[in-house]
Amino acid sequence: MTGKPTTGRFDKTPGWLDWFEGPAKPAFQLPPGAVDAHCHVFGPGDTYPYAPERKYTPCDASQAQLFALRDHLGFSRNVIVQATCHGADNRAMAAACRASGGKARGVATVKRSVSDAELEALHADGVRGVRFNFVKRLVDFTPKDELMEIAARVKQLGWHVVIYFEAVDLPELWDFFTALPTTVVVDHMGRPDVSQPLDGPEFSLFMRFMEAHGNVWSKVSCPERLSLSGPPALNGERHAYRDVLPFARQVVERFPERVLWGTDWPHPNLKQHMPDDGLLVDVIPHIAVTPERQQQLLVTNPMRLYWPEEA
Ligand code: 0GY
Repeated sequence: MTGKPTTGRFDKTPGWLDWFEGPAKPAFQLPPGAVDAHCHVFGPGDTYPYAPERKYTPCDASQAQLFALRDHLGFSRNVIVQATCHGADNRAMAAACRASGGKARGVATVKRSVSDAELEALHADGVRGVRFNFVKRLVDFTPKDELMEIAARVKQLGWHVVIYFEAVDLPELWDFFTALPTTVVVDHMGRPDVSQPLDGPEFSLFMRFMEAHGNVWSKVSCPERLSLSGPPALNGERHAYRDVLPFARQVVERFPERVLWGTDWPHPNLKQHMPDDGLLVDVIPHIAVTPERQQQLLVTNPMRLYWPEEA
């Protein structure tokens, strides 16, 4: 239903898993106005070439394919997050935001050299945040003073900062994160090691991070990326990713006004299995267990952050 994954003139990273064709219709009915608050577009590489400094080459995943998935799953809107394979060239993401007719907002990656006019053009396209990536397999190091300077500039536009890091790096990054002057959105709960206890030191630190800093939000996304127990087919359930659920449920319960959810389509860098996005949606009622929490997670919170003029 979303079309066949394709590649243009770029050769995919060996072993690259293409996104899932023909996802199921979710059994869980999304509330009206639901936002998929973390997804990407890749290329197409022939139109929007992948960045020379990239650490992987994906298969193409176009704006049309993303919008078809949105409609199939029952989402109303997308937040399209700049992926590292496009570096600081935001053209594919920005074009998708423009093409969405107001149904997509974006999160960009920029360098210190970005001009005010470029930031304003991105704002007009629908961008409302910048992403700082600290996952070492994905990016080269950027000096923190450069990032802080960018954060101060985008604050003037009312944007926020999205941070992506591994849980083991939180202690070292704590002072930088807590000095950021904007709303700060953490990707995928800061990537906890879900083989550790929920109340163990690692995830407790993340909980303290959110508790002590009211400007910090978290995406409770990517069970398929964090899970060690694996996908639904293993135990015949539609949702599964059992080991991740308590972590996500706890974040939703403790911070219901500061959580977001996204598919992460087209799921870069998965090595073991590619999730069926329909079944991923069926995870939601296991982490946001009441209609009120589902409304906050999927509608109220993302609208407040990305479409405040309509919220
Ligand atoms: C994600 C996760 C990953 C990749 C990226 O920008 C990216 O390349 O975010 C990953 O490999 O964990 O959120 O898409």
